[in-house]
Amino acid sequence: MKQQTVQLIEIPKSLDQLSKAELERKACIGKIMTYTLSSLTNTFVKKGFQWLLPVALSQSTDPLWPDPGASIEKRIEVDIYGKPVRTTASMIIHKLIAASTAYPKLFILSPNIRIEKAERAKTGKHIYEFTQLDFGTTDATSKAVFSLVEDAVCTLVKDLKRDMKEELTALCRCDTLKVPKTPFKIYDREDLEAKYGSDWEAGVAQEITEPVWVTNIPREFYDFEDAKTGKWDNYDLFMPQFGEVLSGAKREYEYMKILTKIERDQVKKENYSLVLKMAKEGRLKPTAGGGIGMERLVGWIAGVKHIAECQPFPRVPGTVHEL
Ligand code: ASN
Repeated sequence: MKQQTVQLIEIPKSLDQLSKAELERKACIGKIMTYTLSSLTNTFVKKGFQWLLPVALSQSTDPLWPDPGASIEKRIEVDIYGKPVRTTASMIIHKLIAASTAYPKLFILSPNIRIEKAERAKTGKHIYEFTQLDFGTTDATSKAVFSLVEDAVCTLVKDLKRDMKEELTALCRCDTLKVPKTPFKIYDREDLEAKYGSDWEAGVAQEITEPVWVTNIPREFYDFEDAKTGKWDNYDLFMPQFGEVLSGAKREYEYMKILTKIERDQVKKENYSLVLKMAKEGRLKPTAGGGIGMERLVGWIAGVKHIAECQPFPRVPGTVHEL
């Protein structure tokens, strides 16, 4: 994220340090979070998605590599019962296996631990623990995911404007928060890079006045890459002035492609033996999905400077509070 925003952002304080006015603001954001969780989970359940419970420790978790946006200072690994396990970075691998077996349409409110470098304290967009509404579905295309998410976001904003006027007014978002127009525009990352250079993420967030999709972003092995064109069938959802609130993709499911990409990325093969085994046996299904960063989505709705304001117990990179 960009240097120019750094000076403007204060690091969110813990609950015991907040003034009366700050506690009132915190309570408003908390109510928006509750409403948002309720609305999104409702939308997914109504559309036939199963709500899975999250896990915190697994042998296999998201490598978060290679990802141009990653800045991980430390990966947490401990031994339990004589085996190494890692704290959940995202449940992407779990989603691939679960959607291919018992849960063809699923979502999880999943706590993700990513120990970001302390220098990201004031980006306003990074926290070292966050919650994703992580979802996956079989046989879906990116297009189907776009309409699912667009419907969920538009329903949420429309209902918030009806039911949460007082809170939105207190947060000065009553007039500025608009129900987005659908379908959202789709940009190719290559075109944005040509226009804004390597800092395209900040460039696009500044320019747009409606949410937009950005596709074709080179990243981890599990996102689908067209072998012929080299284009990635993946996407991020960007909000005006705010930036990315969701990332997702159509997924790889063929053994040779996954293996080749894992080797190309120099990711440890032994951490992905189950997904490789399932793919080899032809049991991995074509899926698509994504994850909505809950603190980021609510941060955009509430108009916060730092997304840790959306957390009761802020997880600002470099700062550890007692709670
Ligand atoms: N949840 C994301 C997805 O579904 C993956 C991630 O968070 N790295 O693509």
